Amino acid sequence: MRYPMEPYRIKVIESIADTTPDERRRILEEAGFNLFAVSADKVTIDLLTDSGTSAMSDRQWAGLMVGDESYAGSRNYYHFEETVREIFGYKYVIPAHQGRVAENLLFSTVVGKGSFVPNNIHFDTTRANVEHNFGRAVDCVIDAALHPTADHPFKGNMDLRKLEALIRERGAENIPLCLMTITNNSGGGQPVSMENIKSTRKLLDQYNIPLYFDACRFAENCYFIKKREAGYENRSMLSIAREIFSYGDGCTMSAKKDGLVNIGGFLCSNNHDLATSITNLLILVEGFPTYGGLAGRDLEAIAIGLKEVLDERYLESRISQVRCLGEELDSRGVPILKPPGGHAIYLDARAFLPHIPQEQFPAQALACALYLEGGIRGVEIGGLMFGHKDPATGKEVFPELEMVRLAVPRRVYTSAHIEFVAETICSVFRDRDAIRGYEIVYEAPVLRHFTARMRPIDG
Ligand code: PM9
Repeated sequence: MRYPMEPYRIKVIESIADTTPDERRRILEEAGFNLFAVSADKVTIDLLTDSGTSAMSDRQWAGLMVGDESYAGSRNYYHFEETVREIFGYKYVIPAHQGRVAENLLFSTVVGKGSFVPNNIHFDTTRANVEHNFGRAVDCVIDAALHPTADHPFKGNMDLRKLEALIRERGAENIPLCLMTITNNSGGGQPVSMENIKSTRKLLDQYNIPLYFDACRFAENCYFIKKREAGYENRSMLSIAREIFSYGDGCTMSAKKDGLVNIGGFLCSNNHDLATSITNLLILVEGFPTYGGLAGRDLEAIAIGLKEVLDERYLESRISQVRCLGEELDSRGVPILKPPGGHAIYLDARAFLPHIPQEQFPAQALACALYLEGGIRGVEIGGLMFGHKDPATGKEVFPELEMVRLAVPRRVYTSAHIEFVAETICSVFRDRDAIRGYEIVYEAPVLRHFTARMRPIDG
């Protein structure tokens, strides 16, 4: 596996757990076969999420030391605001302590009973925040996104026919805004093309509906545009980012992804009245507008991270690392969602373990097998996370896809780590027939995957 070398070197290190297979079996049993309940100290390679898990640079750590913790008017806020304006180009910049708070502030202001919010695919927290405000979250992604092996350079694109059908059916007056998630996490970290962004904007203009971006992984999306879309080959990352955001009215952002920090987020808008209402709400629930639930030092780290993430050499090495893992697995017959996305590889558990019926949670069985084999922690995105009981029949309803997501933290793992991940997965793949399904012994009424306890069927 070869990919461009990392454009940085290591200055601080963190030890990795060394556990034996017997220890891992005991740990997993004690955790009720739920990887969320496993202590991070007992994980060898942690691919649970790329959110908040980035390694900060020496400049960001230095930035923490110049944190100005004044209640009002911290100098770090002004640096943060100036940087966000330079990249995103929006008038009003409202800090929040993470992405879902920005979502909550936005939707609790504009979404109500009878509202519909389209998106390519809503992330879980986005959908939950729309629904919490009694709106309906509607996914309008192109059909190719729903087929794990369909090859498409921009599998995160919005299907304009689906979007227009929704507007006509529900009425533009009931659609307070349209979202666009770049890259599209729930569809495999797949990018959206500039052409699609422009066309979406054009369509929305006909109906006077604002466009907001869920910008968590915007820099990764910019890189895909540069590599895959004609006319962008010679453009800088910053100019691509500025063009993307010029087609929108605002964005929500979890800086825990492409902000290269461990905590933080923000909301942007060009709408004065909306920004004023949200700022008033911010003061009630997060904090004063120049810190929004964050320390001054955190704002400084975000300001620096947002610039670093647009370094093309960094993006080249980051996206290539994920791609090489995917290509290596694919070349050895391991079924993955194609093409590899920007931040994660998704294993297709149904194809990996065809002998385990969906009622026995094949993706959870695969996630447990990866931990048992090599201490690798991924996350189940399948029947355990999205399955639910039909209120009418009491029967379990399962989602279309059964995946294990392996999200790669930014600037954290080396190629040797990624090779170890590939070898572990291939070794589990060779012995896949021995893997058994699971059953649930405890589940919470909502979001059961976080706290469920499971047991293997047949011991
Ligand atoms: N995404 C992820 O692992 C972290 C939370 S779930 C373990 O993928 C999008 C596209 C996201 C996202 C978080 C959020 C929420 C919004 N949109 O976690 O609240 O991928 O900062 O961001 C996670 P926060």
